[in-house]
Amino acid sequence: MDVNQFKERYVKKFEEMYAFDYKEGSIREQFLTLGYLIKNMYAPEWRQTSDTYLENKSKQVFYFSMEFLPGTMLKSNLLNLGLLDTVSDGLKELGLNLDEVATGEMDPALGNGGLGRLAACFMDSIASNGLAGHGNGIRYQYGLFKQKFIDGNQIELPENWLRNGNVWEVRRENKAVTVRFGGHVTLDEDENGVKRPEYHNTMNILAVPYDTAQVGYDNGVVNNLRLWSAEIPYGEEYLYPTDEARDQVKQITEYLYPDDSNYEGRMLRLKQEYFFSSAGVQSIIRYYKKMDLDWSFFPDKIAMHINDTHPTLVIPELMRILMDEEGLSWEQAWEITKKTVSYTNHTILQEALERWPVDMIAQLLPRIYQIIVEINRRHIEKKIPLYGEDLTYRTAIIDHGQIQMANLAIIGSHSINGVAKLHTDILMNQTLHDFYLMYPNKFNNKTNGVTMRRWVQISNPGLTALLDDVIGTKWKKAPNELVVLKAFANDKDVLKRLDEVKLNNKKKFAKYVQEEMGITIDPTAIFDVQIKRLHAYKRQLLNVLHILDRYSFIKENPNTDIPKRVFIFGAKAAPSYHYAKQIIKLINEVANMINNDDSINDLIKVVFVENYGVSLAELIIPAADISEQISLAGKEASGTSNMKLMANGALTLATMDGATVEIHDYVGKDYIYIFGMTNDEVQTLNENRTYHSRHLYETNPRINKVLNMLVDGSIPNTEEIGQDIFDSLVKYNDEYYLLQDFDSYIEAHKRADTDFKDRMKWNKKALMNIANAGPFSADYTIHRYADEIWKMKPGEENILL
Ligand code: 26Y
Repeated sequence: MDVNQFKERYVKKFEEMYAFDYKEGSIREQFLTLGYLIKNMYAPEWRQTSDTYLENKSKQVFYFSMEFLPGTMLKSNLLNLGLLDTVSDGLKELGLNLDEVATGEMDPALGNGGLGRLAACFMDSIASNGLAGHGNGIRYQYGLFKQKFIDGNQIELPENWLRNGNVWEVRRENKAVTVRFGGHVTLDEDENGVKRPEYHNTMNILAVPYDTAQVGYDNGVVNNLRLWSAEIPYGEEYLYPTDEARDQVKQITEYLYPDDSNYEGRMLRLKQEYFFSSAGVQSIIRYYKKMDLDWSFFPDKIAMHINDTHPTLVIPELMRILMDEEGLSWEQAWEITKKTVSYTNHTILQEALERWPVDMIAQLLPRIYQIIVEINRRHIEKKIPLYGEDLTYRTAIIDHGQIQMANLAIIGSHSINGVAKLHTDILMNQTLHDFYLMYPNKFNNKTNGVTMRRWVQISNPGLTALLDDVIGTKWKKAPNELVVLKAFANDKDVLKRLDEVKLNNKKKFAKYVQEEMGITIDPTAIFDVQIKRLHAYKRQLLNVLHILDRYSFIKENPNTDIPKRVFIFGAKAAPSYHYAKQIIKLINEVANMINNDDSINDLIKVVFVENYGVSLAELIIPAADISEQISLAGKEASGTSNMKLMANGALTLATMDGATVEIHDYVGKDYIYIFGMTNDEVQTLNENRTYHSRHLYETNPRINKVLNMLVDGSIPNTEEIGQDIFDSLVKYNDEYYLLQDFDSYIEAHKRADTDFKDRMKWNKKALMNIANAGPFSADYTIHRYADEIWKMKPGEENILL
């Protein structure tokens, strides 16, 4: 399609849809026109892809995830279809602007953070690698809350992302399935004497799929993201006569749970987990039957991957269907299930490991409960002779009246992986050591990755153009080709152009900050970025302590020649996570104080953007100079903003945690600022019990001064929270060792200040980061999942172009 053809089709489409002149259309109408037009364009390939998979009986992977954070899809679809320039040029000739039209799209916030965004990067890489793989999740009517700051406090508002409809989805009513809850189950003998479960008084929910195309990059593959919505079954409306009764159904897919810290609304969350797990498995089984193969081939044709334990009920659900509905024996069903399912762990934090009370599962899912009990019984029976009672009971699925979902996920699958080397090591040697002794071959590492299409090509067109010009375009299909850039590490011209690209991105962000927040920031300052969920272990507070330290230093030394800094934060706190919300308030008050202090010559500004999400990340990341990855070593499973920031030429200032360890190993110590304790040092300190934060407070003058600022009225409007935060650091012994790492953190920042003053030195470091970002492409991560876990090849036969 050339520019003229596009223009013609666009105008025609607009007029068909709205029956007036396109020039009079609103942004939203222009966006919808373009969206529908693009959907029409890939529709044939979407259908053809699924026909090909069926014809070839290709092995397919289904990625089960409670969260998907895809971001807006207009530009990514255009990029992957190879139409970005054509459409951009065509719109221009029509007097429109692609960037403006793109603002007509809502950003679906169907996830909390890293885990949901990872799922979205994976969908893009699966399709782009020409692999047959699909997502399976929930079509939440409301996404993650919209964050507002009122008087510096986080306020949560509903995120009604579907208000104006969703161009990309297709409702597939004919693919709906029924999911049963509650009631009770009896095991009755059929005419052959085989026990068959009979369900009584269940609540039946219709699961209706909404499909969204996942367009591969320049390869003609279009996979599917299937999100399920709960509805009252047709003809059963009479069973739900009251609003309350109808609400019970609607509620199931109404809200994404924003809370990864508290235990509220648990029943509903459990319903959600079973709802999309069951619906997904049912639709896969229905598909498998179309292939007309023996059940024993099931694991050769289907892989089911569970993104953390949230979809673990896939395991007993697959058992249930294979036995109860398809008549397989326990042994047959169990072999198939284990070979089909694989599991990724995303956390070692005890409080984040899912456990469900036995009563809850027994009541909500009586048949599933029976199956879990039997899996557990057989596990114990089989393993005691091999591993003894102690170890075996420590791996039990049911313990203290609770169902341990991670244990079920490990026992019922053939693979468990962590998301970075360090994280996987900790799983094997500590958190899940008992399981590692039992199943050493199930454990493997798959370091996370990010899609360079969204995080470089779409969000940083300036850098993309520079790369294309300097090293050619191979990196777009083979990100490791970015290493070629190293040859230009001392090329003044390239470094200067890199500097210009960064400056332009910073100007663009500065404009946003000016317009949306009324804060003026200098684009030549160091943009120092920390963007991630607000959690104590991620230590945003350590960042604040540095800001306060720097602020008081400047107040005392107003003529210092350190470079200007803009500290940029983006973070949502779980609504019930009190401490995290106090930190948000603190950052906002510190920002107010500093941004309005004329005496510091603008040497510091603090910008805390509201409602951080994928779209804001696309604006902030290309503008970043410093990437803050400062979690306490051993706590951050991987992190993924570290990879996105690196690929955009930000220098990492970090502890040796998560995938940042691997970033350090690739880029080399001269191009990264490492500080703080290592994981081993943290372990030792934990074991010795010799840490006394109060001692540091009393003996380290710098720490003393900064902490006093929290309680002596230095920071306006922080009377209540200042004391609580102070207490967490001094009275309650600083659980995440901020004070222990404080000095080395400050030192690391000083090194960055010095380096930044030498522009060419800095630009060279930025270049080296970009050049070493290739290995963190999700394309490679997915390649390894496919090869080692899913046993799939990027089938030539699947690639249509
Ligand atoms: C149990 C439930 C409330 C829950 C919901 C969401 C628990 C956890 C989560 C989300 C976890 C998450 O996002 N984890 C992050 O996963 C990323 C992708 O692997 C990692 O990079 C990151 O370190 C990890 O914190």
